[in-house]
Amino acid sequence: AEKIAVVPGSFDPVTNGHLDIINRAADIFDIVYVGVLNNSSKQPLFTINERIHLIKEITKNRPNIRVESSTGLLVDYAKEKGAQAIVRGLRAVSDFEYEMQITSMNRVLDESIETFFIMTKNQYSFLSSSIVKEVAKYGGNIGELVPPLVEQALKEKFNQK
Ligand code: COD
Repeated sequence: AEKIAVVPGSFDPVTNGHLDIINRAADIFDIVYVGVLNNSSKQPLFTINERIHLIKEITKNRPNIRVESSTGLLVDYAKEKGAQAIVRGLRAVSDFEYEMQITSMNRVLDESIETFFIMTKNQYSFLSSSIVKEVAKYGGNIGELVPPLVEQALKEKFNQK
């Protein structure tokens, strides 16, 4: 049977760190659904449709990566997709507590779905959507941190040329 994974996140916007995790998941699993979901503790800069569009464009040459959104619970979305796995990225120790909490909660909600973690590449260990937005807002160079399309989208958001 096909091995299916969901890579969930806010992706506001997608960074090279996210893309590294998505691509490595797509090397292992037959189908990867990138789930653009709501994190109720975050105030987004990009709409769901803008975030989906960016990820779709950037991953369009990998046919086993599919990009969608869902408004409900992650475990319900994973079940709907027939996924056996949720894949998350891990950066520093500071990610661990949060990841541990959501993994445990997701297991309470549905114990049949396994969560896998992929360690960030060293060069992305400091990288987050928040830090990219912060630097972009003040006109700093983010060319190494996000694809050109995302860099452009951030410039447009912040009314830079
Ligand atoms: N290197 C490697 N991995 C990275 C990097 C990097 N530089 N940056 C981010 N990542 C990883 C993150 O660790 C995460 O695994 C993934 O990429 C996405 O990151 P974010 O920050 O875009 O996404 P989050 O953490 O905001 O996503 C949270 C969810 C939206 C998945 C969560 O809120 C959720 O499941 N919402 C749906 C409702 C639900 O089910 N809630 C209950 C969960 S208990």
